[in-house]
Amino acid sequence: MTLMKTLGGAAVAVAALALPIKAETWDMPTPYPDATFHTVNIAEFAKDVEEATGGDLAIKVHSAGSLFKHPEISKAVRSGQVPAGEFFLSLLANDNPVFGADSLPFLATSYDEAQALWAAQEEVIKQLLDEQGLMPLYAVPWPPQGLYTTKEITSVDDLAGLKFRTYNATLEQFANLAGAAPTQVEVPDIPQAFSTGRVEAMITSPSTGVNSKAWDFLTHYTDIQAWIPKNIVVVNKRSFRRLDEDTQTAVLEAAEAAEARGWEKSKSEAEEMTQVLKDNGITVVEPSEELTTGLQEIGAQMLEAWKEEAGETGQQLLDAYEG
Ligand code: PCA
Repeated sequence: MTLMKTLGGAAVAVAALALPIKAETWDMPTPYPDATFHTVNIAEFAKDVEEATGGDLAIKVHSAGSLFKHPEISKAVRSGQVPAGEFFLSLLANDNPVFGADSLPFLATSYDEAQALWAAQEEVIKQLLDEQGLMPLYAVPWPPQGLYTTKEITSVDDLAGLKFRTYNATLEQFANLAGAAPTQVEVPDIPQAFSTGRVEAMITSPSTGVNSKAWDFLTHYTDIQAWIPKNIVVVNKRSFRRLDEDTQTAVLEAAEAAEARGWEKSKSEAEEMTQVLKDNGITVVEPSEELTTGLQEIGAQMLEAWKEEAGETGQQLLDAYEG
């Protein structure tokens, strides 16, 4: 026993000595639970970085808002409290409407369109983040957003008065225009918000529906495929510059791989997770024509308002997207 302890102690001492002096650990807050495909993807990104740098840079992921609450994550990276983080891109729409383009209803509803919109957004966003001391590493979309309710919905009128869970200002505006009553709720709090009656409807992806076990508290999923919003992973510029060149390259390469992997995973999740909703007894339906028309009218109204607000930069973005 004593001998084993001694040996164990020696092994630890040798391992500690073998660690390069420059080894560093980055704390990385993320908003969504571990089972979310975005979080799984980030864990893989972290592993890739650690492997590629031979342990020089380790990234410790703090999921589900455990280190910083979702609305605080971008500020925490900006101020250098943490070197990197993930958040829902359109949360920054208050800083500039361009950040919110991917949450506009019915602007980009297929993955091809989402890719084109990201291509149109990317440079502008890079520049805006740069001004905040941030550098984007990669962005990955959620599957198309659908409507979850506790009853059948065949028109916008059916949404009137419903207590509606929202995740950003754009969705709040959408809910208001539909006559619903919006309440902001973060993903980890969704099950409780439904079970306590704080909310009774939401728009989100099949992924978040499955991660939240939506079948425990609601019955209907209407596949409206209204928009394809993105998460973005960012790094504090100063923290990045402090890395040696090889480590910087390793981070950028891992990020590129994570972006490609994330888009593919999002596409396959869209189908697979819709099936999981069905398998668990949720009634999955296509929207009625009346509902589609009504929601598209709201979308058109919101796009007009966004254009006003986003001005010339917004118009350039739309031109690049549509051109
Ligand atoms: N899930 C996240 C963002 C979009 C999505 O599909 C949420 O519901 O907050």
